[in-house]
Amino acid sequence: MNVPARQLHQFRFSNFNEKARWALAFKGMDLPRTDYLPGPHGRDIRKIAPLSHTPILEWDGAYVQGSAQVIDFLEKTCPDPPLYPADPALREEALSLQAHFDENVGPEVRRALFLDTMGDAKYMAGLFAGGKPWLVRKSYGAMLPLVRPLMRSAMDLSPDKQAGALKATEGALDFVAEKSKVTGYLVGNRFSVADLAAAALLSIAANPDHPDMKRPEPMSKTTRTWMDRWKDHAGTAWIKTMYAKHRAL
Ligand SMILES: N[C@@H](CCC(=O)N[C@@H](CS)C(=O)NCC(=O)O)C(=O)O
Repeated sequence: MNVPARQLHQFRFSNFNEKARWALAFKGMDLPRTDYLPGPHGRDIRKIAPLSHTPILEWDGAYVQGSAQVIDFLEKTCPDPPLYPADPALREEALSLQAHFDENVGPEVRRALFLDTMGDAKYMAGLFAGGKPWLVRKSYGAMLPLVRPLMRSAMDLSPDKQAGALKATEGALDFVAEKSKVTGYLVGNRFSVADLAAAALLSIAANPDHPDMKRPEPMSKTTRTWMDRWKDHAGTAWIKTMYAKHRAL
């Protein structure tokens, strides 16, 4: 089998993976992707990287694990067009916003979503196993009750965390709406790693019109209800604008 020397190892419907996909697209790269299924992924991922999480960029024998690390690698390897602002103060601000979104926002919005929707095995199987053969989709759906405890512990999905996760999601949407008011962007007056991180990590609340993150229709009932919470928020409008203007491929 011909294995590509440059590719993205990923989960399909995932906000951290979306960060890496967006960075590659922004740099004009349409690399092949290998999809893993959340749950059974761990054993295979650990063959190529020290931890079990995705995304991982494979690049001529090197494996770069983590969305911020992938962006940093791309920024050094393919600096044009840049995602880091040239001005040092703006660059520091953009990188610290990315770190804030990675640590505090991405996991919370994901937790808020999955706590409400993880029970819909058929819809979940379609999201993650969408590109796989029918039989794999079917057996992944059947396997989901066994996978759920793994997902629960990987994402810290305890029901008492739901109120805090929803509050953090709303707070982050308020933040991007407010901070982008003057220039349209979070840092300075052009698109940077800060906008990419915020829009990608919050994309699961916005249902942007892009094949990588647009939800399959019809949505499950719990997913529809969850999405409706945010549909009129100025923050989700900003995310959709970022997708329309800066998420080309
Ligand atoms: N800080 C990491 C977080 C990545 C992450 O949480 N990835 C999730 C998918 S959204 C994952 O692969 N979880 C499975 C696992 O940790 O084994 C990054 O920025 O890439």
